[in-house]
Amino acid sequence: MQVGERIVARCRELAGITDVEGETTRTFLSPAMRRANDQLAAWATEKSFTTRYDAAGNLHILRNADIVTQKTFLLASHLDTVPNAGAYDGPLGILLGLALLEEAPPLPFHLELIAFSEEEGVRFGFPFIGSKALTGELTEELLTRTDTHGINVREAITAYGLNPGELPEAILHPGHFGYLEFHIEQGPVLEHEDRALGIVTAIIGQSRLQLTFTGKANHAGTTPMHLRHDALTAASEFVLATETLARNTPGLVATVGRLTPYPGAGNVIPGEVALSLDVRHADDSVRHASVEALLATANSISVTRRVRITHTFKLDQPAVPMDTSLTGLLAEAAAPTRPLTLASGAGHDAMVLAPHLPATMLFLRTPGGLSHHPDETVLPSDVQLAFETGLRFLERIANV
Ligand code: HGY
Ligand code: MN
Ligand code: MN
Repeated sequence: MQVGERIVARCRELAGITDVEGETTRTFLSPAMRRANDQLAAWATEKSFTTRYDAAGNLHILRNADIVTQKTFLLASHLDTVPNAGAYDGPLGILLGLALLEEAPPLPFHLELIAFSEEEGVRFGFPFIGSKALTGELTEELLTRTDTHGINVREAITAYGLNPGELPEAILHPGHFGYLEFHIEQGPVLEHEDRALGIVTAIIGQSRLQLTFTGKANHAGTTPMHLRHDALTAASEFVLATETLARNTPGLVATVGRLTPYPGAGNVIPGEVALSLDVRHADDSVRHASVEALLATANSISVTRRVRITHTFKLDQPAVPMDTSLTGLLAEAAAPTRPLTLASGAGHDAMVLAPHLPATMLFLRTPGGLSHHPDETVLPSDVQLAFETGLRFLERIANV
């Protein structure tokens, strides 16, 4: 079996470790995350690599250098998933990294593989808990954010059996000198250009907000249309206005992924609607202006429809360029595969690490451009090409 095929088989094995029977769902510090980490640690221990958890629940797998040194190169991606996910968004990067730990020749630096405990932002509404622990950006404000059960991040860490007081020990150390993340493209570009691999130049910025529309619940049968304060029709006008703005702004994508009407009975006019807003663009000024324009639209809808609209910012993640010299080495290593160069529309842990140490990403083709979906897939031959590119990349770094 080629390494690429073994990696795909392991991704599929991890996909079967889930919090929800019949689909792949793993969220921050859940029981399935513990079982998935245990499986990763078992594979690592087979090769006598050392494993440890940090206080944010990230699993660290270490392969030592063949000399005495502090220098450590990071390979990482996330182990958590969106609900009803595919098998490759996150785990593919981890298992490609594990294959490099297993197969790379002796190197003059340590290889540290990290399975991040949280990247998608599903449980607490904001992403990157795992990688923010490495950069010291898990602020008190973030640690007190609560999930739908009223449990905050700090309590979740304690409940999992970890000590939030040890979070400062999770921060990167001076020996960490570079970061590579393998990831599926999650879009149609590489497939459309018939390329197996992509060299990522930058990761576009993203804003995530929650908006709450508050009208007045009332009887669906006795309340005339002109006397209503319907929160759902107001929210629906906002959703379509969001789509219109994004369609008319080059390079902008905007999504309302979650919309929850309350009380949610068929014979009650919805009194309240909570919805999520995800806005992304390569240029932060365009993204910020678009968010402001949408909040102004919400304001005018609140007047015309006589509902109150409030909003909370959940994330303002600037666009981040990848490190040019490290990306140049990656492009050289990938050259035999004729890679495409592109920006990433999806957010990744690499964007959290990039301001703190040289970071780069290698994308793999996503057949059908489908992701955040159970039919997400990869070609084992592309995974093999990515693995071989990783070996050439590490060799180049060793000879810098
Ligand atoms: O939502 C994203 O951009 C990524 O898949 N976490
Ligand atoms: Mn991902
Ligand atoms: Mn994702």
